[in-house]
Amino acid sequence: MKYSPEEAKSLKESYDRDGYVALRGFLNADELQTLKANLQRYIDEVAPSLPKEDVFYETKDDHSTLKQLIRMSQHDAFFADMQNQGAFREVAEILLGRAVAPQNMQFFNKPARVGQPTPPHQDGYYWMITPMEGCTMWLALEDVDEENGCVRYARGSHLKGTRIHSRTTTLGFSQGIQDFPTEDDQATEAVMRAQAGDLLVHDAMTVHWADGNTSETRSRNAMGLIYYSDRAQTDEAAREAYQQELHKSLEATGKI
Ligand SMILES: O=C(O)CCC(=O)C(=O)O
Repeated sequence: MKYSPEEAKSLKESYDRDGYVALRGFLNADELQTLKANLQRYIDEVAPSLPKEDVFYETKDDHSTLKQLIRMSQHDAFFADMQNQGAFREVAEILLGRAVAPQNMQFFNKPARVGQPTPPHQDGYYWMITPMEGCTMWLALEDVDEENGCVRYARGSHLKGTRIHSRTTTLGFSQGIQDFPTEDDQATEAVMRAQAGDLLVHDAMTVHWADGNTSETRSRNAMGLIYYSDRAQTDEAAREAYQQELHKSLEATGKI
């Protein structure tokens, strides 16, 4: 176990209060190196044969603008083990306070200059689960700050209900909060600069967003891991209908 009972208690208290927590130095240099080597292997050997819904580019057909890899733990044993066993799962169990069901694992890049902003959203709005019990982990694979598009949270927003979302034109983040930013969003904004190996975790209802990458040379590589509680049930019919409609619209607008 990575965390003592006292550490676990304090992490959960802070997560429940703020709607997020930052675990600095969660991966050491060796662990990060192994992860990056497997990511490169996945990009070179696995990604080329994936369905187009699971690999997004900022500019379609320009593979230097890789933006997002989706459902990685479903496609590869290394990433399945990373999500299903060990320290990431332990943290999810601590923060959700019960057994968990691992879900999607993603790679997020914002390529230099062209990396687009992430619209403000609540992950739970996309998930269609009851009860709304889940968390998202965001692992920095390199240093991330305001210039290359760090994540931002509205502190305490997980306790303020579901916001109204509407369709965005952003590939990979199809829904965004309509009335953002309110005065409250601005007053509670937390700018989450991160160093390689830091892990951020947020609640299903926490409002979050990120700027685009304005740097000329720096990428912004990160991984996302989603866990639901073991009792959360997905409305499969609603989710399937939404996915189909989204797929059609991404094809129609030439994005995938
Ligand atoms: O990487 C980003 O910009 C945003 C990630 C995100 O929104 C998420 O993991 O839910």
